[in-house]
Amino acid sequence: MALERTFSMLKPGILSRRIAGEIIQRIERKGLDIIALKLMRVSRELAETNYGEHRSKAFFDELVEYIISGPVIALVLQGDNAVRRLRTLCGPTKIDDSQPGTIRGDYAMHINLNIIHASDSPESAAREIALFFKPEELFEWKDGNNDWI
Ligand code: 3AN
Repeated sequence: MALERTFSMLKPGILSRRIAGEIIQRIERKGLDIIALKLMRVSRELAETNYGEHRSKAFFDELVEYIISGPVIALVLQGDNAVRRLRTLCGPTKIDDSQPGTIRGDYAMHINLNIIHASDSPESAAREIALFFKPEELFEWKDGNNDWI
C-alpha cells in the first residue's frame, strides 16, 4: 500500500459551530496520522490560488469570500492511501450524494458550505501542503497503535 500525505482544511463555520473536535476525532479514529495542524486565517491571495481551478465558475467569488470569512484549521494527514481514505471519510462534494456516516453527510446541508476540504490527488496534496505549510511545520511520528490499524 502507498504511504501518502494529504491536505485538509476545516472551513470557517467549524469553529463557530464548535465541531472542530468532532471532525478531528473522526480523522484520528480512522487511523490517519496528523503530522501538521494549525489555526489560521487564509488570505484572499492564498484562497484564490488554492481554488484557482474554479476561477471561471459562477461560485468562485462566493467560495473565496467564505474561505476568508473566518479562521480555518489546516491539516496534513499521513497514512496508507491517505488521499482516497480522507475523501471517502468526507463524502462526495454534492451534499445530496453524501451518505450519513460521512463528514459531509452528517454535518453539511449546502454544497457551498460543505465544511471540509480534502485534496483530490497526491499531486494536489503536494501542491496544497506547500501552499499552506513550511517543511519544518510537518512532524512525522510513530507509536505502538500503528500496529493495530
Ligand atoms: P472538493 O472540495 O470536494 O474537491 P471541488 O474541488 O469540486 O470539490 O470544489 C471546491 C469547493 O467549491 C467545494 N468544497 C465547495 O465548497 C465549492 N463548490 C463546488 N461546487 C460548487 C457549486 N456547484 N456551488 C457552490 N459551491 C461549490
